Amino acid sequence: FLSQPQDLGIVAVGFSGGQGKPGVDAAPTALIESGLLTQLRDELGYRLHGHDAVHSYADVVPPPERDQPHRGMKNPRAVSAVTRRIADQVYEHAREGRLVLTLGGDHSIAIGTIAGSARATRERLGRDIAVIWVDAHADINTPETSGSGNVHGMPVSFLTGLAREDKEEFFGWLTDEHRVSVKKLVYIGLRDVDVGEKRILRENGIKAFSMFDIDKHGIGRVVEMALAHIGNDTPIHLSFDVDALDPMWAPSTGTPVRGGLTLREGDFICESVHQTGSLVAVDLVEVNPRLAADTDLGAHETVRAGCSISDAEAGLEPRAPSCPEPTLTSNT
Ligand code: 4U7
Ligand code: MN
Ligand code: MN
Ligand code: MN
Repeated sequence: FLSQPQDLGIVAVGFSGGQGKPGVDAAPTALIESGLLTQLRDELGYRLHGHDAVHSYADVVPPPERDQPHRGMKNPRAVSAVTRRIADQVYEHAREGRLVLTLGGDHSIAIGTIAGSARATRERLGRDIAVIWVDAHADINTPETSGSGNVHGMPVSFLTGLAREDKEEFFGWLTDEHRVSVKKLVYIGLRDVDVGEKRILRENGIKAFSMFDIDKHGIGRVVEMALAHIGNDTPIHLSFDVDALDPMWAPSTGTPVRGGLTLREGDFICESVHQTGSLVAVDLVEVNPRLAADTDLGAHETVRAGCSISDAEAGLEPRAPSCPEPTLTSNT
Protein backbone atom coordinates (compact mmCIF):
# COMPACT_ATOMS: atom_id res chain seq x y z
CA PHE A 1 0.00 0.00 0.00
CA LEU A 2 1.41 3.32 -1.08
CA SER A 3 1.05 6.44 1.04
CA GLN A 4 -0.08 9.69 -0.59
CA PRO A 5 3.05 11.62 -1.48
CA GLN A 6 3.36 15.11 -0.06
CA ASP A 7 6.11 15.90 -2.51
CA LEU A 8 5.47 16.67 -6.15
CA GLY A 9 8.22 16.43 -8.77
CA ILE A 10 7.52 18.74 -11.71
CA VAL A 11 8.98 18.17 -15.16
CA ALA A 12 7.97 20.98 -17.51
CA VAL A 13 8.75 19.95 -21.08
CA GLY A 14 8.80 22.58 -23.82
CA PHE A 15 9.14 20.16 -26.70
CA SER A 16 7.11 19.72 -29.90
CA GLY A 17 9.31 17.49 -32.10
CA GLY A 18 7.05 14.46 -31.89
CA GLN A 19 4.66 16.12 -34.32
CA GLY A 20 4.62 18.97 -36.82
CA LYS A 21 2.69 21.85 -35.28
CA PRO A 22 4.66 24.45 -33.33
CA GLY A 23 3.15 25.78 -30.12
CA VAL A 24 2.70 22.65 -28.01
CA ASP A 25 6.09 23.52 -26.51
CA ALA A 26 4.54 26.70 -25.09
CA ALA A 27 2.01 24.78 -22.99
CA PRO A 28 3.99 24.40 -19.74
CA THR A 29 4.53 28.15 -19.51
CA ALA A 30 0.87 28.86 -20.29
CA LEU A 31 -0.28 26.33 -17.68
CA ILE A 32 2.11 27.66 -15.05
CA GLU A 33 1.22 31.29 -15.80
CA SER A 34 -2.42 30.49 -15.28
CA GLY A 35 -1.62 29.42 -11.74
CA LEU A 36 -1.39 25.64 -11.92
CA LEU A 37 1.61 25.24 -9.64
CA THR A 38 0.59 27.76 -7.01
CA GLN A 39 -2.74 25.97 -6.84
CA LEU A 40 -1.01 22.64 -6.24
CA ARG A 41 1.22 24.19 -3.60
CA ASP A 42 -1.25 26.46 -1.79
CA GLU A 43 -4.47 24.46 -2.02
CA LEU A 44 -3.19 20.91 -2.03
CA GLY A 45 -0.21 21.52 0.21
CA TYR A 46 2.37 19.82 -1.97
CA ARG A 47 6.05 20.59 -1.62
CA LEU A 48 7.19 21.28 -5.19
CA HIS A 49 10.48 20.14 -6.72
CA GLY A 50 11.89 21.00 -10.13
CA HIS A 51 9.25 23.64 -10.80
CA ASP A 52 11.52 26.57 -11.56
CA ALA A 53 12.47 25.61 -15.12
CA VAL A 54 10.76 24.81 -18.38
CA HIS A 55 13.15 22.53 -20.25
CA SER A 56 13.80 22.84 -23.97
CA TYR A 57 16.71 20.35 -24.05
CA ALA A 58 18.39 22.61 -26.61
CA ASP A 59 21.75 21.00 -25.85
CA VAL A 60 20.66 17.57 -27.10
CA VAL A 61 18.33 18.56 -29.96
CA PRO A 62 20.17 18.41 -33.31
CA PRO A 63 19.41 20.99 -36.01
CA PRO A 64 16.61 19.72 -38.31
CA GLU A 65 18.98 19.20 -41.28
CA ARG A 66 20.99 16.74 -39.20
CA ASP A 67 17.93 14.78 -38.12
CA GLN A 68 16.74 13.00 -41.26
CA PRO A 69 13.92 10.44 -40.94
CA HIS A 70 14.74 6.92 -39.79
CA ARG A 71 12.25 4.09 -40.50
CA GLY A 72 9.91 6.90 -41.49
CA MET A 73 10.09 8.59 -38.08
CA LYS A 74 10.38 12.38 -38.19
CA ASN A 75 12.98 14.09 -35.94
CA PRO A 76 14.00 10.69 -34.57
CA ARG A 77 17.30 11.80 -32.98
CA ALA A 78 15.71 14.79 -31.27
CA VAL A 79 12.80 12.81 -29.85
CA SER A 80 15.08 10.01 -28.71
CA ALA A 81 17.56 12.33 -27.01
CA VAL A 82 14.88 14.45 -25.33
CA THR A 83 12.87 11.49 -24.05
CA ARG A 84 16.06 9.89 -22.74
CA ARG A 85 16.68 13.02 -20.65
CA ILE A 86 13.07 13.13 -19.45
CA ALA A 87 13.36 9.49 -18.38
CA ASP A 88 16.25 10.45 -16.12
CA GLN A 89 14.40 13.45 -14.68
CA VAL A 90 11.26 11.46 -13.91
CA TYR A 91 13.36 8.62 -12.51
CA GLU A 92 15.14 10.98 -10.10
CA HIS A 93 11.85 12.36 -8.74
CA ALA A 94 10.09 8.98 -8.53
CA ARG A 95 13.04 7.33 -6.83
CA GLU A 96 12.58 9.86 -4.01
CA GLY A 97 8.95 8.79 -3.65
CA ARG A 98 7.58 11.97 -5.19
CA LEU A 99 4.44 11.98 -7.30
CA VAL A 100 5.75 13.13 -10.69
CA LEU A 101 3.76 15.61 -12.79
CA THR A 102 5.02 16.10 -16.34
CA LEU A 103 3.61 18.98 -18.36
CA GLY A 104 4.08 18.52 -22.12
CA GLY A 105 4.85 18.99 -24.84
CA ASP A 106 3.53 16.51 -27.34
CA HIS A 107 2.76 12.91 -26.40
CA SER A 108 6.09 11.52 -27.65
CA ILE A 109 7.49 12.68 -24.31
CA ALA A 110 5.63 9.81 -22.60
CA ILE A 111 8.40 7.56 -23.91
CA GLY A 112 10.56 9.34 -21.35
CA THR A 113 8.06 9.78 -18.52
CA ILE A 114 6.90 6.16 -18.48
CA ALA A 115 10.41 4.77 -19.00
CA GLY A 116 11.51 6.79 -15.97
CA SER A 117 8.61 5.89 -13.68
CA ALA A 118 8.73 2.20 -14.66
CA ARG A 119 12.41 1.99 -13.83
CA ALA A 120 12.14 3.93 -10.55
CA THR A 121 9.13 1.92 -9.37
CA ARG A 122 10.90 -1.38 -10.05
CA GLU A 123 13.87 -0.14 -8.09
CA ARG A 124 11.97 1.45 -5.21
CA LEU A 125 9.04 -0.94 -4.75
CA GLY A 126 10.07 -3.99 -6.75
CA ARG A 127 6.83 -3.63 -8.73
CA ASP A 128 5.82 -3.28 -12.36
CA ILE A 129 3.71 -0.20 -13.10
CA ALA A 130 0.41 -0.17 -14.93
CA VAL A 131 -0.35 2.55 -17.47
CA ILE A 132 -3.73 4.24 -17.92
CA TRP A 133 -3.66 6.06 -21.26
CA VAL A 134 -6.47 8.60 -21.66
CA ASP A 135 -6.60 9.73 -25.28
CA ALA A 136 -8.71 9.95 -28.43
CA HIS A 137 -5.86 7.99 -30.07
CA ALA A 138 -4.07 4.75 -29.21
CA ASP A 139 -0.56 6.11 -29.97
CA ILE A 140 0.59 2.53 -30.60
CA ASN A 141 1.75 2.79 -34.20
CA THR A 142 5.11 1.22 -34.94
CA PRO A 143 7.34 3.21 -37.27
CA GLU A 144 6.18 0.78 -39.97
CA THR A 145 2.41 1.10 -39.39
CA SER A 146 2.48 4.89 -38.94
CA GLY A 147 1.09 6.89 -41.82
CA SER A 148 2.33 10.22 -40.51
CA GLY A 149 5.84 9.42 -39.23
CA ASN A 150 5.02 11.53 -36.17
CA VAL A 151 6.48 9.90 -33.05
CA HIS A 152 3.64 11.23 -30.84
CA GLY A 153 1.55 8.51 -32.47
CA MET A 154 4.09 5.79 -31.50
CA PRO A 155 5.11 6.08 -27.82
CA VAL A 156 3.13 3.04 -26.61
CA SER A 157 4.73 0.73 -29.18
CA PHE A 158 8.23 1.65 -28.00
CA LEU A 159 7.26 1.43 -24.31
CA THR A 160 5.74 -2.02 -24.65
CA GLY A 161 8.58 -3.32 -26.83
CA LEU A 162 6.27 -3.86 -29.83
CA ALA A 163 8.64 -1.48 -31.62
CA ARG A 164 12.34 -2.00 -31.05
CA GLU A 165 15.54 -0.45 -32.26
CA ASP A 166 19.17 -1.30 -31.53
CA LYS A 167 20.76 2.05 -32.26
CA GLU A 168 21.06 4.19 -29.17
CA GLU A 169 20.29 7.40 -31.05
CA PHE A 170 16.92 5.96 -32.15
CA PHE A 171 15.46 4.82 -28.83
CA GLY A 172 18.00 1.98 -28.51
CA TRP A 173 18.62 3.27 -24.96
CA LEU A 174 15.28 1.75 -23.91
CA THR A 175 15.84 -1.50 -22.02
CA ASP A 176 13.56 -3.95 -20.20
CA GLU A 177 13.73 -1.97 -16.96
CA HIS A 178 11.99 0.92 -18.80
CA ARG A 179 9.27 -1.15 -20.46
CA VAL A 180 5.69 -1.97 -19.51
CA SER A 181 3.68 -5.09 -20.28
CA VAL A 182 0.79 -4.89 -22.75
CA LYS A 183 -1.21 -6.66 -20.02
CA LYS A 184 -0.75 -3.70 -17.66
CA LEU A 185 -1.95 -1.15 -20.20
CA VAL A 186 -5.49 0.21 -20.41
CA TYR A 187 -6.99 2.89 -22.64
CA ILE A 188 -9.89 5.23 -21.94
CA GLY A 189 -11.51 7.59 -24.46
CA LEU A 190 -10.47 6.08 -27.80
CA ARG A 191 -12.32 7.20 -30.91
CA ASP A 192 -9.71 7.63 -33.66
CA VAL A 193 -7.63 4.48 -33.97
CA ASP A 194 -5.71 3.68 -37.19
CA VAL A 195 -6.31 0.36 -38.97
CA GLY A 196 -2.83 -0.92 -38.13
CA GLU A 197 -3.30 0.08 -34.50
CA LYS A 198 -6.59 -1.81 -34.28
CA ARG A 199 -4.77 -4.93 -35.41
CA ILE A 200 -2.04 -4.38 -32.80
CA LEU A 201 -4.64 -3.91 -30.03
CA ARG A 202 -6.50 -7.04 -31.08
CA GLU A 203 -3.45 -9.27 -31.56
CA ASN A 204 -2.04 -8.32 -28.17
CA GLY A 205 -5.33 -8.47 -26.27
CA ILE A 206 -4.92 -4.89 -25.03
CA LYS A 207 -7.72 -3.55 -22.84
CA ALA A 208 -9.39 -0.48 -24.32
CA PHE A 209 -12.48 1.51 -23.36
CA SER A 210 -13.66 3.61 -26.30
CA MET A 211 -16.18 6.44 -26.25
CA PHE A 212 -18.73 3.78 -27.21
CA ASP A 213 -18.00 1.94 -23.94
CA ILE A 214 -18.33 5.18 -21.98
CA ASP A 215 -21.71 5.92 -23.60
CA LYS A 216 -22.82 2.37 -22.91
CA HIS A 217 -21.69 1.88 -19.31
CA GLY A 218 -21.07 5.39 -18.02
CA ILE A 219 -17.73 6.80 -16.92
CA GLY A 220 -18.04 5.47 -13.35
CA ARG A 221 -18.35 1.86 -14.45
CA VAL A 222 -15.62 2.24 -17.11
CA VAL A 223 -13.10 3.55 -14.58
CA GLU A 224 -14.06 0.71 -12.23
CA MET A 225 -13.46 -1.84 -14.97
CA ALA A 226 -10.17 -0.20 -15.97
CA LEU A 227 -8.90 -0.30 -12.38
CA ALA A 228 -10.11 -3.89 -11.98
CA HIS A 229 -8.13 -4.85 -15.07
CA ILE A 230 -4.83 -3.59 -13.70
CA GLY A 231 -5.51 -4.98 -10.22
CA ASN A 232 -5.53 -3.57 -6.71
CA ASP A 233 -2.44 -1.92 -5.30
CA THR A 234 -0.64 -1.77 -8.63
CA PRO A 235 1.45 1.40 -9.01
CA ILE A 236 -0.12 3.52 -11.74
CA HIS A 237 1.21 5.94 -14.34
CA LEU A 238 -1.62 8.08 -15.77
CA SER A 239 -0.93 9.65 -19.15
CA PHE A 240 -3.57 12.18 -20.14
CA ASP A 241 -3.72 13.57 -23.68
CA VAL A 242 -5.91 16.68 -23.61
CA ASP A 243 -7.43 15.62 -26.96
CA ALA A 244 -9.30 12.92 -25.00
CA LEU A 245 -11.59 15.79 -24.05
CA ASP A 246 -14.17 16.95 -26.54
CA PRO A 247 -12.93 19.92 -28.62
CA MET A 248 -15.75 21.85 -26.99
CA TRP A 249 -13.64 21.82 -23.82
CA ALA A 250 -10.17 21.62 -25.32
CA PRO A 251 -10.05 22.97 -28.88
CA SER A 252 -6.38 24.00 -28.74
CA THR A 253 -4.69 20.71 -29.53
CA GLY A 254 -2.94 19.35 -32.61
CA THR A 255 -5.24 16.46 -33.47
CA PRO A 256 -8.74 17.23 -32.14
CA VAL A 257 -11.46 14.62 -32.64
CA ARG A 258 -15.13 15.34 -32.06
CA GLY A 259 -17.26 13.22 -29.76
CA GLY A 260 -14.96 13.18 -26.74
CA LEU A 261 -15.08 13.29 -22.96
CA THR A 262 -16.71 16.13 -21.09
CA LEU A 263 -14.42 18.05 -18.77
CA ARG A 264 -16.19 16.42 -15.81
CA GLU A 265 -15.61 12.95 -17.22
CA GLY A 266 -11.91 13.78 -17.66
CA ASP A 267 -11.66 15.16 -14.13
CA PHE A 268 -13.55 12.14 -12.80
CA ILE A 269 -11.06 9.72 -14.35
CA CYS A 270 -8.16 11.58 -12.75
CA GLU A 271 -9.85 11.93 -9.36
CA SER A 272 -10.74 8.25 -9.30
CA VAL A 273 -7.26 7.15 -10.22
CA HIS A 274 -5.79 9.49 -7.64
CA GLN A 275 -8.11 8.06 -4.99
CA THR A 276 -6.61 4.60 -5.43
CA GLY A 277 -3.55 5.94 -3.61
CA SER A 278 -1.42 4.08 -6.15
CA LEU A 279 -0.43 6.92 -8.48
CA VAL A 280 3.28 7.30 -9.07
CA ALA A 281 3.29 9.65 -12.05
CA VAL A 282 0.97 11.68 -14.27
CA ASP A 283 1.36 13.42 -17.63
CA LEU A 284 -0.65 16.20 -19.21
CA VAL A 285 0.20 16.55 -22.89
CA GLU A 286 -0.83 18.01 -26.26
CA VAL A 287 -2.13 21.37 -25.02
CA ASN A 288 -1.23 23.79 -27.83
CA PRO A 289 -2.06 27.38 -26.87
CA ARG A 290 -1.21 28.59 -30.42
CA LEU A 291 -4.05 26.62 -32.00
CA ALA A 292 -7.67 27.76 -32.02
CA ALA A 293 -6.26 30.95 -30.57
CA ASP A 294 -8.26 32.86 -33.19
CA THR A 295 -11.45 32.18 -31.30
CA ASP A 296 -9.53 33.72 -28.38
CA LEU A 297 -11.56 31.68 -25.96
CA GLY A 298 -10.07 28.50 -27.45
CA ALA A 299 -6.57 28.61 -26.04
CA HIS A 300 -7.70 30.06 -22.74
CA GLU A 301 -10.37 27.40 -22.28
CA THR A 302 -7.94 24.62 -23.18
CA VAL A 303 -5.37 25.86 -20.68
CA ARG A 304 -8.12 26.06 -18.07
CA ALA A 305 -9.18 22.51 -18.90
CA GLY A 306 -5.54 21.43 -18.61
CA CYS A 307 -5.29 22.99 -15.16
CA SER A 308 -8.47 21.25 -14.09
CA ILE A 309 -7.16 17.90 -15.30
CA SER A 310 -3.79 18.35 -13.57
CA ASP A 311 -5.47 19.39 -10.32
CA ALA A 312 -7.64 16.29 -10.48
CA GLU A 313 -4.58 14.14 -11.18
CA ALA A 314 -2.94 15.56 -8.09
CA GLY A 315 -6.06 14.91 -6.03
CA LEU A 316 -7.93 18.20 -5.90
CA GLU A 317 -11.58 17.58 -5.29
CA PRO A 318 -14.34 20.11 -4.69
CA ARG A 319 -15.37 18.14 -1.59
CA ALA A 320 -13.57 19.04 1.64
CA PRO A 321 -11.37 16.20 2.90
CA SER A 322 -13.24 16.08 6.22
CA CYS A 323 -16.60 15.68 4.53
CA PRO A 324 -17.78 12.06 4.84
CA GLU A 325 -18.76 10.01 1.79
CA PRO A 326 -22.55 10.11 1.42
CA THR A 327 -24.14 6.73 1.92
CA LEU A 328 -25.87 5.68 -1.26
CA THR A 329 -28.59 3.09 -1.49
CA SER A 330 -27.87 0.87 -4.43
CA ASN A 331 -30.68 -0.74 -6.37
CA THR A 332 -28.51 -3.14 -8.32
B1 4U7 B 1 -1.57 11.97 -30.09
C1 4U7 B 1 -2.21 9.33 -35.84
F1 4U7 B 1 -2.63 8.94 -38.11
N1 4U7 B 1 -2.68 8.03 -35.38
O1 4U7 B 1 -0.13 8.17 -35.93
C2 4U7 B 1 -0.73 9.23 -36.18
F2 4U7 B 1 -4.27 9.68 -36.95
O2 4U7 B 1 -0.50 11.98 -29.10
C3 4U7 B 1 -2.49 10.41 -34.86
O3 4U7 B 1 -2.61 11.06 -29.52
C4 4U7 B 1 -1.60 10.38 -33.65
O4 4U7 B 1 -2.14 13.29 -30.22
C5 4U7 B 1 -2.04 11.32 -32.55
O5 4U7 B 1 -0.19 10.20 -36.70
C6 4U7 B 1 -1.02 11.40 -31.47
C7 4U7 B 1 -2.97 9.71 -37.11
MN1 MN C 1 -4.42 12.08 -28.94
MN1 MN D 1 -1.72 11.03 -27.42
MN1 MN E 1 -3.34 15.00 -30.44
